Amino acid sequence: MRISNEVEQALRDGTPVVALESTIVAHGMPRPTNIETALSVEAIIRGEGAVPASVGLIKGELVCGLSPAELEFLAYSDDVVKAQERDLARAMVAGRSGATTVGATLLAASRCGIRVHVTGGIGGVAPDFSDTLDISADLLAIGRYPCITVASGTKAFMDVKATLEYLETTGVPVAGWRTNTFPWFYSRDSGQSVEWRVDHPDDVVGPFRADQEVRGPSGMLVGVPLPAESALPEETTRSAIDQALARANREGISGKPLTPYLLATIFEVTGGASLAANVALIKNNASVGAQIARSLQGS
Ligand code: PSU
Ligand code: MN
Repeated sequence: MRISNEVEQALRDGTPVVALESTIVAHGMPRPTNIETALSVEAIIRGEGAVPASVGLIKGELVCGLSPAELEFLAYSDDVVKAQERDLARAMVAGRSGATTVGATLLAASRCGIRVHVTGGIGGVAPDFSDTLDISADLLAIGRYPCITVASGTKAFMDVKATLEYLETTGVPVAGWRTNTFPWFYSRDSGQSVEWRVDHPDDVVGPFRADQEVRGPSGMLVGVPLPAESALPEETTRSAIDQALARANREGISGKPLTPYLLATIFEVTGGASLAANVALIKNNASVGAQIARSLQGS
């Protein structure tokens, strides 16, 4: 693994560091919004007094602290694998370039000693999980690695209730950032309540530190609703998801191409509002994540 000079220096000096996943850049957003968003997210983190550490695979090397040129490469190359934890070693041996999922990013971040990770949405439990057993590897990784993940919920078309149940079963604490309900990605409220509300970065950091003592290395999830001015009404989110799922079903799309297909369909039926919401939420999460990272460093 290669740690950039800037990230290494920050970790040595006790400067707050925030890890960022790269699947959203390579596979989650259209060009050029993907690279523009990635660079503004890094700028927001710097503006909050923290150092961004984007994670990805460059020609077989796992990098913590991608340069702008490397981010741009992942944003524009057509030969970028989506690497979850189980894919990392194989992709490294084969000298591949790849974007890291939430799970793979948490692995890299925690190996470097980074304790905060920001993304848009995590993977979740799929609506047809009882037939398919489609449960994202992200959920186990969030609990396993000693890192706080900040996200606006799961990908919108996941089953939020089942995802929260799974996080409970696997022992992952879930906080609502200034809310009593879990966010629904494009909309602020999924209708599912969370037991633990946090209103200040210190409200997250105290229990996170204590958990490292009580249970040993373990993570947690902070659900941050997107800013109200960018949120889609809940009916719009519901109807966009239903239309996208029905169309995918009619066209027999499943497996890896399903997520890009659903995102493109939701973009189309919301007239682009879903992408604007996605950009707004990740920028807001970057700011919240940097504040939590600062609180962890006592600054
Ligand atoms: N949420 C999005 N877009 C994405 C992802 C999540 O809105 O691109 C990515 C994240 O990197 C997450 C991954 O870790 O999808 C989860 O993939 P899967 O559902 O295959 O586990
Ligand atoms: Mn899956």
